[in-house]
Amino acid sequence: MPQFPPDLREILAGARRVSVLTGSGVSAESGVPTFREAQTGLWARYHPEDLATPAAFERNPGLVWEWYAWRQDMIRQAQPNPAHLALVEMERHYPSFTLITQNVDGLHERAGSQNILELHGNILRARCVQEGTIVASWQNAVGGLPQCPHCGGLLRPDVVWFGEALPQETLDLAWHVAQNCDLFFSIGTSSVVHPAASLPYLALQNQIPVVEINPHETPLTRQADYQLPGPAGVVLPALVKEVWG
Ligand code: BV8
Repeated sequence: MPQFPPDLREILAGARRVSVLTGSGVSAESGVPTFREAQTGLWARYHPEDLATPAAFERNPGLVWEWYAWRQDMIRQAQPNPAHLALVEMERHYPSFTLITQNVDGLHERAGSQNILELHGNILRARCVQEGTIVASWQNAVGGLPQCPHCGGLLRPDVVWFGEALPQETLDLAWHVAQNCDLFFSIGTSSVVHPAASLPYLALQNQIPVVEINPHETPLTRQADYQLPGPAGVVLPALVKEVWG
C-alpha cells in the first residue's frame, strides 16, 4: 500500500473543484499498450507520429486503417481497470470534477465517468472525409476501405492526428477548468504532446496544487507539487481508500 504525504490527504479531502488530465498510462493496466508502446510486433517498424497524421492517411489509408483496426480490436476486448474505477469514485465526492483525457479508447466512459473532455477524439468512432458525418459503425467497401453509410465516401478514424487542431470548444473548456480548479491531477501521460501537456502548467501558474501519478519521471515531475510514483491502477485506489475509506 503506497504511503502518501499527510498534507495531500487534507488537500484531497478539502478540494471542491478537481481537474484530471489522463494519458494512455491509465489504460495500460487494461492491457491497452501506451502510445509509445503501441508499436509492438507488426507495428514495430512504424512510429505513431508517422501513422497518426493526415499525410500518412493521404499516402496510405489502407495501412493507417490497418493500424487503427488492430487498436480497435484490442480496445473492444479491454475492460476498465481499477484506475478508471477510482476516478469514477473520486468524481462522486466532488461538487465539480472534470476528466480531461488524451485517450481515444473510451474506457473512462465505459467505467462510468460522467464529465469527460475527449481532447483527441475516440478511436471507436469514424468520420466521413467528404461530409464530416460521425458514425459509430460502418462497413468496408467491397474489398476496400471503411465507407460512409450515408454518402459512400471514405471514412477516417474520428481522432485528432498530429498536425491537426484539437476540437476548439473542448480545448477551451479544458483550459478553463485547468485554471479554475483547486486541485489538478496529471495521470499516466508522458507530458510531451501539446497542447494537452500544457494544462498542468496552467494550473501551476495559478498556484493550484498539481499531483502527478506515473511510474516514471516526466518533464512535469520536477514542477509538480506531488509526484506519486507507481501504476495508476494501484496508486489511485489507494488514494481513494486513504481519503474516503
Ligand atoms: C496541434 C490521437 C496545431 C491519435 C494523439 C508545442 C510544443 C511541441 C510540439 C507541439 C506543440 N504544439 C503542437 C505540437 C506538435 C504536436 C506534438 O505535441 N508533438 C509532440 C510529439 C512533440 N502536437 C500536435 O500535433 C497536436 N496538434 O497542436 O495542432 C494546429 C493548430 C491549428 C490548426 C492546425 C494545427 C495534436 C496532438 C494530438 C495527436 N493525437 N492521439 C491516436 O491515438 O491515434 S496523441 C497520442 O500521444 C495520445 O493521444 C496521447 O495524447 C499522446 C501522448 O501519449 P501519452 O498518453 O502521454 O502516452 P505515452 O505512451 O507517451 O506515455 C504513457 C505514460 O504513461 C508514460 O509516461 C508512462 O510512464 C506512463 N505509464 C505507463 N504505465 C502506467 C503509466 N502511468 C500510470 N500507470 C501505469 N500503469
